[in-house]
Amino acid sequence: MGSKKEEVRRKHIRLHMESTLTARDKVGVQDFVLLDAYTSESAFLDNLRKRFSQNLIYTYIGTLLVSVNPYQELGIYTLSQMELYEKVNFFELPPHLYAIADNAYRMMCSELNNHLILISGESGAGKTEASKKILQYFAMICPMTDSLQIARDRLLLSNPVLEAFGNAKTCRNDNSSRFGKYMDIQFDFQGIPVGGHIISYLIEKSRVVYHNQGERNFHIFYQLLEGGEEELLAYLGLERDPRLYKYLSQGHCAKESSINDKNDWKTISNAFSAIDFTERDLENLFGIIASVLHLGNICFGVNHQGCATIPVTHEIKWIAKLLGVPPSVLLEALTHRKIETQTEEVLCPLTLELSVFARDAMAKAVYGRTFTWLVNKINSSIVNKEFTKKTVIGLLDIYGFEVFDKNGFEQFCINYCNEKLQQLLIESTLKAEQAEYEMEGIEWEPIHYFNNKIICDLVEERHKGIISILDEECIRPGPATDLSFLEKLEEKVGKHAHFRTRRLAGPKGRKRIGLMEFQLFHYAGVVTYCTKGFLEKNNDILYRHLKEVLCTSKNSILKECFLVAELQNRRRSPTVGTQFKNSLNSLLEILISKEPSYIRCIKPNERKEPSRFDDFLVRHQIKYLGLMEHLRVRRAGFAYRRKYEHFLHRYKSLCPDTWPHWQGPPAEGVERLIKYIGYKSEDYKLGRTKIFIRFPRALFATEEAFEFRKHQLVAKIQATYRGCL
Ligand code: AD9
Ligand code: MG
Repeated sequence: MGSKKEEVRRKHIRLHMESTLTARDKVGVQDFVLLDAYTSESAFLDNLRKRFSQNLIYTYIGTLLVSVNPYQELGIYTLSQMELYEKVNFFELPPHLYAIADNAYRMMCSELNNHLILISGESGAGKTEASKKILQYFAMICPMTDSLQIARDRLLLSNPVLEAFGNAKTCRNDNSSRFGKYMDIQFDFQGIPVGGHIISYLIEKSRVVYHNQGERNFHIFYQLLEGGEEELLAYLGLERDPRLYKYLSQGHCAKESSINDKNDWKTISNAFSAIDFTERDLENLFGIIASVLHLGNICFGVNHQGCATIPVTHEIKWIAKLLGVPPSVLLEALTHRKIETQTEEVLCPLTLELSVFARDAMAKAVYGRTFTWLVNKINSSIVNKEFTKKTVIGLLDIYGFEVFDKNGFEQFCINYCNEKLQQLLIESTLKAEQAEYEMEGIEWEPIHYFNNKIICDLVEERHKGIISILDEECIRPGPATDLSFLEKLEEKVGKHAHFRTRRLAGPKGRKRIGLMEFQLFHYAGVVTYCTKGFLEKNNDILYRHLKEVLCTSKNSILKECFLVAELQNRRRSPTVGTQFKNSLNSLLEILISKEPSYIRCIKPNERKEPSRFDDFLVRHQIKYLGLMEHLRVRRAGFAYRRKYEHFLHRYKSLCPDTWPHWQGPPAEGVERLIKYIGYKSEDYKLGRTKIFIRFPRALFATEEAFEFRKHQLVAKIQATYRGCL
């Protein structure tokens, strides 16, 4: 270990052990487990605030990391910081993302199992930033060969590209993830990162055609217009000013000072070439992006029969050119619907409203499927098929819990997803921890916590949950509407403790639930959803006529996205809600199969300002993130646990009775070993299959003794070897 590193480490240990109140008063404790008043929420909040005011944004609860978004660059993600955390035991240095990343990495290397870093928190709390920093850590710190540098660069560069197409400015976050992302970083047996794989979840397609005041469409549109070369824009028939495009200017902040679209364009242009995109790919890709903008600017008219008309304008010509379809065919598909009778197909003109609907549906479908194509393309560039024996570290960065003034189907899906992740967290920490103590026969005072399974069931239960009720309304014959859906909800789940539709007759001025609204009592707070658009978004209909046109497109990306086989399949595809539910359940299976580490992100204020710590807002997050319960479990419990076999295998060299081999049962070997190295009885408990260690300090001492012994043994072997020569 380098001397600087050693010095920082020693200093940190001194600080850590420091019991004087002065030091604590100033910087707080680095692990909430060390708080004297550990059951008090106010003490928790004080500690977090104290640390935040000193720019110490990370604090542990045992092995879980709590992070508060600083909204400023703190200089804590430098290469030297990365090197500092490399191969250093957890808790030996101040809390950091890198410690979590390093710990997961080293555990993966030593135990050859798959790990997962689960980052959660509400929108704007810092999940995406954390996941990028962890990826950078692996890229910089892990051993590397020349031939694998390309894989590493691609892994890193896939990020800005996906963010350009999948992130947008919302009222809560200037770079809000509008899709969920799960990424596996694949390592070979030597711990070298050899590739990766990404799974994306439900991109918020509706943003392509509509966004609220103060928000923007996906970054890529603005980046292309601001940064794209003159020839490229001319080739695409685009003007530079984003305010000229209807799909880009509804939020009245197309030009946003906090976002540098021009620079971001440069970054993604470089990234594209690194991740194997050919000129032709880019031509087709931006052809699609441009045609979405042209679609948004189509002007509709109405003929004397009240049907929609579209003149053959500039926009239609450009869309036809860029997508490689005849303009007349496109026009017809945008203004007519094909109805199939038993003997023939009849063209039925659309009303203005339906024609606008068809146009928007086309824009959403084209963008949504292109996004999926992009993820697949990136995957084919970052996956490494050569290494069959791989272990992975999974990184989950998904849209955070969000509440706006108006919440629709998208927020319903996003918040349901967060409910599921909270459930996983409860299952794998609070519940699993207590179940494990019970199974191992360790005495334990049970801790009560709120289990949000009841809310997950309310949303997803088969035949009874909100998604099923919505699906039923979507497929039932007859005039189903967003209002009839609400009435069905009232009838079927109206009495549920976490659901409400009834308009309040409460005191004056109290917020009432509107005619089309229902409320869900989420684990993170009450959210009022407006059912307007639920049916349409869940159905996600793209008229067959438009699909047929897109299937004939000469644009090679669209050709891959719209296959003729889809037209031949007459079966109804699952609704968006059901698809999302299924994909979330598969995601949970992926997550459950891995050894998890947790990062809980907290947003300190709503104004995106540095050094502002809003007690009320933070306290609310502490509450709903279940941090107090987590602390109580950790405090009463054991920081570390290891199977007897693993513990013995690692440390057997420290005791003459167990070295070099222990012939008896591993539990007895461990008992002999810890007695020999002097564990105090309050430091540990012995379960049926595992040893439980209460404080990290005991394990550190053992680890240090092991490192020392290892060096002794290596030196001895080397001396013997030299003697033989
Ligand atoms: V959302 O659910 O995708 O809407 P996130 O992902 O939780 O949300 P994000 O990581 O995008 O939030 O962070 C929001 C902004 O906070 C970033 O754009 C940065 O400006 C700022 N941020 C977050 N984390 C850090 C950090 N560690 N250091 C400095 C940060 N700034
Ligand atoms: Mg994000």
